[in-house]
Amino acid sequence: MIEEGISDSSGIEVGAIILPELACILANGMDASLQLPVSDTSGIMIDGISPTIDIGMKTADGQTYVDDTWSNQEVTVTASVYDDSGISSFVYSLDGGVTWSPYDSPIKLKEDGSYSLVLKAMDIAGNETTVQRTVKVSSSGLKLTPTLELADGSPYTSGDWTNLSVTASVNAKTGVSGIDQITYTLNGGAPQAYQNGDPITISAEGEHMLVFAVTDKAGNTLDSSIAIHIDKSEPTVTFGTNGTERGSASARTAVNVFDDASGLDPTSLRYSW
Ligand SMILES: [Ca+2]
Repeated sequence: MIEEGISDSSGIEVGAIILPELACILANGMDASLQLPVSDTSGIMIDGISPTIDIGMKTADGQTYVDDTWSNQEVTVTASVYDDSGISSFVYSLDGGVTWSPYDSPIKLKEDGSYSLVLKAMDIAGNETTVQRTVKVSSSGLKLTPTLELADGSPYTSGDWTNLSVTASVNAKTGVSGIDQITYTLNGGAPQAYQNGDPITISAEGEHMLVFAVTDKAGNTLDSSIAIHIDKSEPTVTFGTNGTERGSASARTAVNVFDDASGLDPTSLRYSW
């Protein structure tokens, strides 16, 4: 039984103590501690229960963020802590516990990266609770770099007419999340699986549209359209007189020049008599 106790910020000051059976005082130099059997601790609060931490995670569009998945949006982590005896500290770390900050408002994670989030609460009795989450944000870094080459090895520019086959390839890069898939479609057909750098050769005449698309693991997408114009047929030239077949002092001829794909280059037209 403890009597005449008053409490202040430095603890409990006790005027007189009648020690129950099994209680003892341990003295070591200037320090002394009192050990009581558990059945005689009336008046002393015992808290053996660690704090409870609740965590909510949402993406910027209001959807629930699932732990350890890639997001292409900002993730907000809201935490609350509860303990019967009271909380003495509530801190969080974004680097797996290397550095800590007090938790006093929701944690907003916007920069690309993989965060090892740890929240740690301690109650007044010294019990500790930690919870861990992994938050992965990837909202940038997608890049598609096409390479276009003519059959003779010279570079080809999207949209130009050529009389040679064209080989196209693309190099796709993503930010921190990595590539989920790359596809291409030719002339509006079904998307085909594509591996970085694979050459695709177009040799048929006509105006082709080749579209490469990359998706990263966070759901970001990027595409790149390439127009390939191939004309391997020469123009046709027809002409004939349009006068009569009688002798005449002068004659005229009608000339028709035709090309069914790339069209004629007017500056290339020449004639001689
Ligand atoms: Ca507690």
